[in-house]
Amino acid sequence: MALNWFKKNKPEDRDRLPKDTTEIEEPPEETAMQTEDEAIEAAQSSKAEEPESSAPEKAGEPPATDEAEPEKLAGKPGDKKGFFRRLKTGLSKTRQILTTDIDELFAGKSKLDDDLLEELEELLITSDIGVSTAMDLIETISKKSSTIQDAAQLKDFLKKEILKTMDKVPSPTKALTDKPHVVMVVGVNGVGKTTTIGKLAARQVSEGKKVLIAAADTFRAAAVEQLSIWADRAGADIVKHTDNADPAAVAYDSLEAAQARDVDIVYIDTAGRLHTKVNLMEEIKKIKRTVAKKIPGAPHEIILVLDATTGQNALSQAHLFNKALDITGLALTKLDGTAKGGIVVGICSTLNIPLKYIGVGESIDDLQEFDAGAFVNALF
Ligand SMILES: Nc1nc2c(ncn2[C@@H]2O[C@H](COP(=O)(O)OP(=O)(O)OP(=O)(O)O)[C@@H](O)[C@H]2O)c(=O)[nH]1
Ligand SMILES: [Mg+2]
Repeated sequence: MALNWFKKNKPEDRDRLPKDTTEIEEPPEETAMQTEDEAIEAAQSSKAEEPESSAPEKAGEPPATDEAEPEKLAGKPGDKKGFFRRLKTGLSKTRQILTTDIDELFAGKSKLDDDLLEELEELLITSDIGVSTAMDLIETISKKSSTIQDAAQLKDFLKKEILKTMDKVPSPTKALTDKPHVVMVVGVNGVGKTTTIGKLAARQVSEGKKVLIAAADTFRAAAVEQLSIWADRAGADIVKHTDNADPAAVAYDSLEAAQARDVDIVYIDTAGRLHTKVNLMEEIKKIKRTVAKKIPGAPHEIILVLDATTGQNALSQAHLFNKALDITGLALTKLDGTAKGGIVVGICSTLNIPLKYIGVGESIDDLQEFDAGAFVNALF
């Protein structure tokens, strides 16, 4: 397959989305892609590697990827109190912009004037709330300017308005009525897809669910190793093929295994791809079609993972992935340590896709369901 480009580039090279997409080397044009029927045939004939249950790593064989250091995996999924604390710490840079800087803006003033509003707009844009959302907020605030006399009142008002903007998004609840419930996880390179699957799988297993993970990122061996380590840690099964297999065939096989083993939830890990690369987007559409051929109605969810540190670029990723796949929910990772936490507000106010999960670190308990109220409280 012409996507050898991915294999030639070390995983660490692929770990980050270039701020400017022109920085990334063009993968060579792909040779003719198999159709989904050919992928299904490949899945049925190859059975290259029997789907296996998760077994502990063999002693003396340290994990090959740095993502899998044991201390990063420590913790217990679902610890909400600890998570709020980590969310607050993680958002400290964004909070500084929105709170300390607002205090400074108001110093020596007793009312909101145009200068102050202009500076406030700049602060909001710096935090990556997005230009149009910032402008809308400023317009609402300027209408109320006579009632706002100090920084505390301004922050209070801003907090309420931000919450209102975020509440427009439909509620993400989706009951797990189908068995297996199939979740595809997609996104650009290095945003945290594999890590997010590990965290989600661990949560579901801790709630008594039987989970299977499909290693449909077949571009590099390290991706499968990294996923196997997460599967072990989470207590989930994994289905993997040999290196370079057709990802659609892996997805197909994993569903077959899931049906045979009475699995509750299947997570399909996919290779990172730039939203602007037509051939790679076609490939992921094929995975979706193959899944639907095996289980009508599946995939029941398609989660797009976005990296908060990419700021506004996350919005264009969301638009293009949504156009190709009809995304059902978003997971926003790496909110820890970024000054661009305002992107959450931008995502909720401009995209019509529910933000389901947020990630604030690399360990297993660093993912929670998104709660707009808790988020705004952590922000102010
Ligand atoms: N700080 C922080 N790091 C994270 C978070 N989520 C993932 N990471 C780290 O981001 C890096 C990339 O994560 P992966 O899960 O490998 O990303 P991926 O999208 O699967 O990457 P590709 O498969 O190469 O496209 C790893 O070092 C993760 O530990 C998070 O919420 N916070
Ligand atoms: Mg991955």
